[in-house]
Amino acid sequence: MNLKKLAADKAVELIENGMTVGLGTGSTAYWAIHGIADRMKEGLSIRAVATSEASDKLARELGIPIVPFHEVDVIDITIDGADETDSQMNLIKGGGGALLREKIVAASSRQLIIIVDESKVVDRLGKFPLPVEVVPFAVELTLKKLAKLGCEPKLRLTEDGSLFKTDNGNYTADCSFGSISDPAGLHDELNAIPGVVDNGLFIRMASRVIVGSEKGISTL
Ligand code: DER
Repeated sequence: MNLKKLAADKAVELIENGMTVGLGTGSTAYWAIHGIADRMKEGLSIRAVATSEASDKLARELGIPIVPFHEVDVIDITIDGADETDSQMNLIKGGGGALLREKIVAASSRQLIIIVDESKVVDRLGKFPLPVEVVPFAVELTLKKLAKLGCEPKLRLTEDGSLFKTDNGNYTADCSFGSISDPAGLHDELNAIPGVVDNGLFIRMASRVIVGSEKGISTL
């Protein structure tokens, strides 16, 4: 059973006619974008904004109308994945390299619906290396400051070994902090470092987390 699709299909049911929808990024959000396109074939009328070039391209290929941000006052619902979620619905995101655009869109969304398979639900965040978006200028100095917070930051590489660049032209440092006891505190410490654009901790942003498991669907 495709647990990611199971969660995505449940989330797509929440979309109503006339909504402005935020399209997430990653392999779970992929199924939500397909689900929206399927519902549009049955008459659903929506407009969308995307959280990455990849999701923008997929949406356009499927005929989902993407609108420019100057036409958007508020986003009614955003559906997105996560790399980890704890029981408080605090998230680690950024595994797909899209955390900055995702957080900008999430912060302007009435509802942020997170869709995951059961493997993403953890007691405490941090097993997944925390992605941090950093500017290229003097990146070595920024990495040193990240390390001082208690991690071993590694710049993400592409398959051919070159430095991965986000859609915004920045680098992603994957930072293994181990178990994170104070996600909100760490979020603020990270974003206080000059050179850090944002990080993958999404604190108290999710409205709902829909979990797909072999036993069916559950909601945090
Ligand atoms: O990059 C991201 O934030 C993605 O949403 C990621 O967190 C989840 O990706 P997945 O659905 O492919 O596991």
